[in-house]
Amino acid sequence: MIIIGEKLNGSIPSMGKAIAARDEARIKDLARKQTEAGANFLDVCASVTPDVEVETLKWMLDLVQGEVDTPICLDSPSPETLVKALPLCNKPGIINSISGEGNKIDLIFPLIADTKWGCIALLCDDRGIPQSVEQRMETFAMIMKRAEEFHIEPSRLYIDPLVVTLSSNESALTAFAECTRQVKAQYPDIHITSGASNVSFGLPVRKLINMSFMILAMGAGMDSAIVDPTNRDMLGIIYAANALLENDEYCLEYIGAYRDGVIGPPLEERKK
Ligand code: THG
Repeated sequence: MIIIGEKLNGSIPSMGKAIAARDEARIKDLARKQTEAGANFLDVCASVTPDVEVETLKWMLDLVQGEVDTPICLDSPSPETLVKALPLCNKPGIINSISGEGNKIDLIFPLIADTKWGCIALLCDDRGIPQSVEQRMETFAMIMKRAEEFHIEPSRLYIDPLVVTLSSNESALTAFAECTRQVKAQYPDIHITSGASNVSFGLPVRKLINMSFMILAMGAGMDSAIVDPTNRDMLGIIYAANALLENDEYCLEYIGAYRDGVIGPPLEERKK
């Protein structure tokens, strides 16, 4: 599994406050903790008004990259911001995100065409959040046509079929899983990613829904996730599912994650 650490996101209230207060220690601490927990990329999202977004991202990126070598997953709703922030990264990471909306592809694909950057592509377009598998797969076909034009290999793309809310849409997981299977059948080297937590809005004990989503989506072929890597329960079921899906010979990664304290019972209990 390719783990994208979600914590450096200004839309999380505590992180929004830390960004507003220019709390350098908090940013550095979360960069380090997520890296130590095994994050392969660190999502960095300022979630501030467009007029100060690039300068805020620059401040965050300098702190994160001064603390750890983990590549960045650059997260902004604005393609113009992504274009300006990409040169601030020390090494290739992942652009989060493009979609079929507006001019996103036209701005981002030429920029990353001849680089090692990856790119998350959401399966939505100007029609908004798609409800059906068919609508998402139409967007997918369009994105792949454009990717081919720019010679962007499937292995650099992370398709996000979009997670909707289960309490208002009973096919939230089943439609996601069907898209995942169809995308993987067409392009075995492509990655599938998502942030799982949208699925559980409005429901009690959200973590049960989030973790069940994760396992079922992995069963359908999802091989990346935007999660909190310091969440030991979530990481535990990810390592367990990975082994059960034949992606972890002799369970070595599962055992290693337990040994390193990344998964398992709460740390206090282990010390007893
Ligand atoms: N797809 C793509 N990008 C995305 C999302 C997606 N970026 C933003 C978002 N969705 C994913 N990021 C977050 C970040 C934080 C939280 C949820 C989604 C969040 N975190 C809790 C907190 O920090 O309090 C902790 C959760 C936990 O402990 O497990 O709510 O879907 N392409």
